[in-house]
Amino acid sequence: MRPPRSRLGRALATGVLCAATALGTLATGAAPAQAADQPLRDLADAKGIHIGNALAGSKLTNNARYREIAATEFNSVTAENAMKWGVLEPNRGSYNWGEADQLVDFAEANGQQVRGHTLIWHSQNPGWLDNGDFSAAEMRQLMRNHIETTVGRYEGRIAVWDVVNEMFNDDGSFRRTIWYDALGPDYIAEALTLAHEADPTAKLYLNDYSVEAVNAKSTAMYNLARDLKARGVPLHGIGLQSHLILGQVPSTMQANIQRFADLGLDVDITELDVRIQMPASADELRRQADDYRAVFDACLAVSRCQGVTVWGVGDNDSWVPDVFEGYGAPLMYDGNYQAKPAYDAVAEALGGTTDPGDPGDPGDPPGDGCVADYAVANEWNSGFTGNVTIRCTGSSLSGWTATWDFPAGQRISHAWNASCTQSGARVTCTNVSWNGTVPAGGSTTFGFNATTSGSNPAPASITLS
Ligand code: G2I
Repeated sequence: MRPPRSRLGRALATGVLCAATALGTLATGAAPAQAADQPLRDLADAKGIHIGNALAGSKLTNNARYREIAATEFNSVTAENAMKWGVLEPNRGSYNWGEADQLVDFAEANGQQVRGHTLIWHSQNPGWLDNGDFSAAEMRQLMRNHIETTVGRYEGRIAVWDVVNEMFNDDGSFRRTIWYDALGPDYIAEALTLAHEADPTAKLYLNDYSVEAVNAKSTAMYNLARDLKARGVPLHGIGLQSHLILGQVPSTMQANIQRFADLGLDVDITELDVRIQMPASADELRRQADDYRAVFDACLAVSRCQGVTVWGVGDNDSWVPDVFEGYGAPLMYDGNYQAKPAYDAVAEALGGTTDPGDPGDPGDPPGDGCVADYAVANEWNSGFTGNVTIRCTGSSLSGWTATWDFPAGQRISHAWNASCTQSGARVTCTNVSWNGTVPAGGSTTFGFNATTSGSNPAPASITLS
């Protein structure tokens, strides 16, 4: 059974909760069932599309909240890393199926489809493969063994495979990889053919990034797909990874999906995230929600678009901060696994509704309700001064608590204009006697000094209650 989300849960989740809303919700108890309280997977089922997530086995094992979200909100699972060659066969001939099996078992236990990711790629290969200096004949044999073994193991259980990943450069030329260098561009057709032999029921995809818009790279993908189809090579779909930047959902995304559909191919949005320069303000989180909505709308507008997979559960699970310095907060849940405005936008795009009055709902005017903005005022070797400003527009606050998690071991040593405690990463600050009331149109600021150990990334979000 998937329990419906409570109304209060979503209100808190926006991170910008008005006192009036919270009290009203607490006073009325459980909200009457309505579309907004349906999990995303039920809304997606009703629309006939998949909503997926990229999962890590260790987090499913160790984090109950992660596991709950993964099971209840999504009807499709992708292995974020577990099915990559370097994980599966770190030493030649010795396979490591533990995490891949765990994810397939989890998906089956929860009635979810599995997207297999990924068979042939230039990255995350084992060292013995990358550095083996194999002949073309040996590479062909290695490819055959790997695809037969991996696709064969999960025959009938993995519905979709990303057979070849990231085969193009941004200008549309083929990426030079160990496969391209050994076998030429036809390695792609060979891999698809082998995968089809290993599981004739699996849908076979080519997957890449920066192919969301109509551009040189997606046109190269289009031409390749058209040629493969014309040759009768078993290709069923195209994956648009969609690692996007705030405000940059391509205007041609729907047209691009449509042109692949017109070739007789399915399309999936396979790795969606929308990164924001940190710290993310409440307004940026609202604009991020608009971006999520636009991507789902583009998919829903084309009947051959099979669904959307988001690349990670909570913001702290994302690959983004490790690779794009200064960027983060790219997912639908924050670092505390509270749903963000993007979650509500996706629910709405899938035909759900959101409770009117939740500040931060998509469609709300900027500044509706109360928001908390975080700023570093001053920084030195081992510490910094931070300020948090609470601003209210549509309604007032009467007694407030601001809560956040420091992501990198920062510790508050002293606070003013608020009473702050810290337990582990979690900081909780409440008003002092004279600044508990923030009227509509008013604001209040409190400050603190904190120590750092190395870096000083901003918290992903602040929850205000
Ligand atoms: O890079 C983002 C994605 C682009 N498209 C293909 C995807 O497969 C790719 O996913 C990312 C994972 O999200 C990361 O988690 O692929 C990265 C590797 O290229 C993954 O990062 C790796 C780290 O580089 C390793 O240091 C780490 O041991 O994840 C490994 C497992 O946590």
